[in-house]
Amino acid sequence: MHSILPLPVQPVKPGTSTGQHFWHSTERTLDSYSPVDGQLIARVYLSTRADYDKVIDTAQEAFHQWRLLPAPKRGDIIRQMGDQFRQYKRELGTLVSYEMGKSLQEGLGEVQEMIDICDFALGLSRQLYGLTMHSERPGHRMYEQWHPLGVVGVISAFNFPVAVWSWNAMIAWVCGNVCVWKPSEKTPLTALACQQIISEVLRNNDVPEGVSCLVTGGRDVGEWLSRDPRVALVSATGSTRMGRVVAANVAERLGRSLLELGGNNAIIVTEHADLDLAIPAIVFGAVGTAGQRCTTTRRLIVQENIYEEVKNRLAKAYAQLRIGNPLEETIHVGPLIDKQAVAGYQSAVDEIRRKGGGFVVEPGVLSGDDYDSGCYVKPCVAEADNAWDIVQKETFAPILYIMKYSTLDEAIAIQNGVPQGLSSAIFTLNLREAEHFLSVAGSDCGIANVNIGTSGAEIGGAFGGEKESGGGRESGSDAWRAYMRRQTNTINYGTQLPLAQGIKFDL
Ligand code: UN1
Repeated sequence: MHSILPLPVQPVKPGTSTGQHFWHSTERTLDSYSPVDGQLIARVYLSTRADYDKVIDTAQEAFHQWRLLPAPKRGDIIRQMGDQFRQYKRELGTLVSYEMGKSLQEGLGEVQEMIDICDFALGLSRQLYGLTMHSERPGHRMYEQWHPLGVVGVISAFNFPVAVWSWNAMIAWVCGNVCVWKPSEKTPLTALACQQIISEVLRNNDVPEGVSCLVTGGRDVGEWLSRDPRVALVSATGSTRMGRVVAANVAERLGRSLLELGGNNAIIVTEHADLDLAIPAIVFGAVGTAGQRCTTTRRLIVQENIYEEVKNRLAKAYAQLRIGNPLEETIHVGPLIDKQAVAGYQSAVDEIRRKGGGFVVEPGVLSGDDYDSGCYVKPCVAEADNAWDIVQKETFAPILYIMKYSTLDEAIAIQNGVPQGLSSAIFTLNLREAEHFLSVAGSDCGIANVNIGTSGAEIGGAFGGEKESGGGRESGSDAWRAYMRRQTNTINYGTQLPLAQGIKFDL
């Protein structure tokens, strides 16, 4: 396979927003290899602690100016960023696909999510509403307003290397914050590309240096952000293991964190399901992004009377999957991110076999010319028991566990019977079943869908999950509140000083 992108393999530099200040006080670099063909595609300078401190200082300074710009003006700058992303959709989507390995369709979809969130943020810029309250005291007025927090740290994962940053950054910016982004060390080039794409807008609008910053590195940089009292909010997307560390570090200094962690998402298929809808939704949910979305469908809970039929139809559908170079338009499934992820897939497969789980669709690591990066695996389906340790865990790979149920309450208990609580779905045309699944006695997840799969959420809703999925909400609805501080204001426009609760204090 050939790299289709003429990318120079020379170090590119992290730093602040407009390209005027790029700091790197070390020659140490981070190498980005494409899982598509195993090629080295970029070298990015690593941020040292000294670089990091300069970035945070600059960001703090920028905040003092940026917060004074009226929110609708900030919204207009974000609109211009959206226009840039529209212009570069093909290039950026292709780079996402090449650096991360997701199919081109999904790479383009990821950039579309960025465009959508820019549009959302623009609208939001005129809707950062607070409430007004009736005061119990005569001649008094009470209301609340929302102010920005300051520096927002964004730690993003490799699987959505650009969209998840944009959910955070666009909302944080419109609220008046400045952002310091630590992208995944597995996908630094797409992050640099985003900085580059927006830099023209930042320059054209005389945005202060430091509103959009990038720091590169691994766990140590995440640790700097989470322990730094200058960083008001740390929004982190990644594994539950990472989330626990970030949450503890931020909590220790009583800072704020917003966590978007692992999922173990299930689809319930009832006797009343339209299988023509269910089967493609299950397959897309399980194999899209090669099973590396936090919303990936990992468990399938099927009513016993239709279990054999679902199994057979799934096997047929999986047989049609085209696995290969994700940049080719007809490919459904690209590679896993790296060989370490392949090892994780293999060890899960071994564990399933040890437990005696049968495969409805056989697993395997692909080899040969088209797969010489060593990162391509076969999406598989295994019959499994929900109680198995391996089923209780999130394995970031296209492995779907299938299990039987007899009553809907049993299915819901299985669906909720994992430590994670991100996304869930039911396929049924029966109103009672659907509403029961959505009721308080139903799914315990942050996302619960009817007749659509677990992945592919739109940006307009609040995105996030419960339990070990972290509890945070990003993107649409009123998720913006997490990026602001609420201030309650009481104003006395009268000539008396009555005290609340009827307290008398006469001098
Ligand atoms: C993620 O996997 O971290 O709902 C985010 C979805 C996408 C976002 C996934 N819109 O699948």
